[in-house]
Formats: sequence, C-alpha cells, structure tokens
Amino acid sequence: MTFKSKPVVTVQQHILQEQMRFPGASGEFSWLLSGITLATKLIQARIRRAGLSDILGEHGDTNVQGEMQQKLDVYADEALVHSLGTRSSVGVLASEENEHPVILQQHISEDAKYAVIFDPLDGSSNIDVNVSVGTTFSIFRKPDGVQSGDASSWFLQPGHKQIAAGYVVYGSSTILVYTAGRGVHGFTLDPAIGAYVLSHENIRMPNQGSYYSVNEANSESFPEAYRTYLDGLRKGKLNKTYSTRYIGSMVPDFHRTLLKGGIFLYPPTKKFPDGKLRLLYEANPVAFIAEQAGGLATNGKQRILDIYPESIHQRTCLAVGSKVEMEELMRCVVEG
Ligand code: AFP
Repeated sequence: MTFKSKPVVTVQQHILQEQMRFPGASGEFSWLLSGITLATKLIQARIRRAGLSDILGEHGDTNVQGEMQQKLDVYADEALVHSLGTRSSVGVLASEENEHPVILQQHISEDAKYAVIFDPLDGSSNIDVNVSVGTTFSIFRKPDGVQSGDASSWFLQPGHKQIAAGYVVYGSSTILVYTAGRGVHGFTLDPAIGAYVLSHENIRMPNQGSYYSVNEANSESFPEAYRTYLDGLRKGKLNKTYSTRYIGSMVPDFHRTLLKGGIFLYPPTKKFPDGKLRLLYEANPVAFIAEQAGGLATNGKQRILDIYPESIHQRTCLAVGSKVEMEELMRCVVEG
C-alpha cells in the first residue's frame, strides 16, 4: 500500500469530509454512524468464526415475525443496540428482532434527534450453509411535535424522509454501502487495519443489466402482470438475454443488482399477499440507495419512498433495479 499513489480514505474520514460541507454540523451524525460501523465489525467477526464457535443454529425463541431466531440474529441485535445505545443523539432504536422500539430512556432529551431502525442479520437462514448475509439500517430525524415517549411515531414516516441509510454485506469480503442523500458510496473492510476503506466511490447503477433476481418457485402465485413481465424478460423483450441470480438474502441480492444492474423483486404471493419484505428496514434503505444511484424502486403501485407506514414491521411488495427493467415492469403492472 502506498499513501502516495492512492490515498486511503476510511468511512469515518469520508463522513467527516462530507460533514464539513455543512457549516455548523456538530459531528453527532458521524458519531452515530461510527456506532453502526463498530457493531457491524463485531458482527462480521462472529460470522467469520461461525463454524468454529457455538453460534450456529437456532436460539430457541421466535421473533416478532414468528420466525425462529438464530443465535447470530440475537448476537447481531445486541451488538447494534449496545453500540448505538451510548450515542446521545440516538433517541429510539427499532429492530426486526424486537416487537417494540427500544427507547433509550437516558437519552430522551433535546440531544436525542435520531431514530435508527435496522435488520441486524438479514437472510440469516443462510448462515448455517455459509452463504452471504447482511445488515440493513435506516435513519430518521425525530419528527416535529412528537412526544419523546411515543417511540413508534419516530419511525412512521415515509422513506423519502430518511436522512441516511445503508447496509453491510458479509460476503467474500465485508462491504458497507451507505447514502446520506448525496450519492452512494461503498467501503470494504480491510481486515489488516480493521477499518472500512473507500473502495466504491459514487456508485451508479447501470441503466440496464442482464440479471433478474426473484424466487421463481413462487411464480405460480405471482399476479398476472409479474408473470407477463418475467416472461417478457426471458423472451428477449428488452433486447437482452437474461440470467437469473437469487441468493435468498436480500442484501447481497440487491448489492449485485446495484453494481451490475437488472432487477430484484419480491412480488405478492399466495403466502404473502402484501409482499414479504419489511418496508422500514428492508425496502426503504435499498430504495433510497437505488434512487441515489440512478435506479428506481416500487411496490407495484407507488414509489417505495412515498409509502406512509402504519406500523413498524409492515410488509411490502418490492421491485428495485435499473431504469430500463423498472420502467418495463411499471408498464406491465399499469396495463395489468
Ligand atoms: P431470513 O432473514 O428469514 O432468512 O429472510 C430473508 C428475507 O427476508 C430476505 O433477505 C430475502 O430476500 C427473502 O427473505 C427470501 O425469501 P424467500 O426464501 O421466500 O425467497
């Protein structure tokens, strides 16, 4: 590594540089994000040793979605709550693993400006077989006029109000991707120095890709418009030959879509008529990132970022990806 040829920029430096563009910024936001980077380093260290320690398998409890919690889900949740719990700017935390938001009682003060919601370990059913998983996060500012104790209302805001969002992919390397509304940047964890280093600056999603990503085992119960759409992709309607790629972990499936283009979708199915994925901590973060990178995201009826949530764990249908594939999907859905 030479400092002369390519400067090493860590995620912390990058956030501070971005912040300096805003006179009067207090540094609280970068301190908050450093809580997320710390937690995800703890989580990735556990994941990397998963087969060696007694951390694989089920924890024995079910989470709020009725899904069996894996031991690593519980560890990841605790790591995030622990790392963010000491940031005085964070008023409320919410997670896939807990039914109700965690109010950081000691921080219910004027300092507590931010609400952070996350899925600590998305795709965790893939952990036991050594397949990539991820963490997602979304950050809102406390809405005006909200009583500090009314924790849910901190999160019941449309996605276009997110002030930052991102994810970490625990794959062949560990990569953090985030946006604060001024482009999308990716940082790879350098294990030698224990820091996330800028590796993908100002990511742009290709206008069109050559992969589509969907659980095709469910296709019999997709609405007609989605079946017509997928059939069109297979038959070359968009003048491309498509391949399928589907991991069953949204974060790496989306990450590939972000870098290579194409579309990731989880349409309504018989089992999940309103879609399976969670609006606040799955769809919103990836929709914010996709739009910042030049892509689009919809629930089939409206832009994901315009949905006003009614509950924290609300599910949604999600289609996210490159402009060309998304515009064709919307055309199929409108024509029904
Ligand atoms: P788990 O966290 O329970 O593994 O669920 C993962 C997930 O929410 C999302 O990451 C995947 O894209 C989606 O579910 C996969 O769902 P299917 O197994 O129904 O395709």
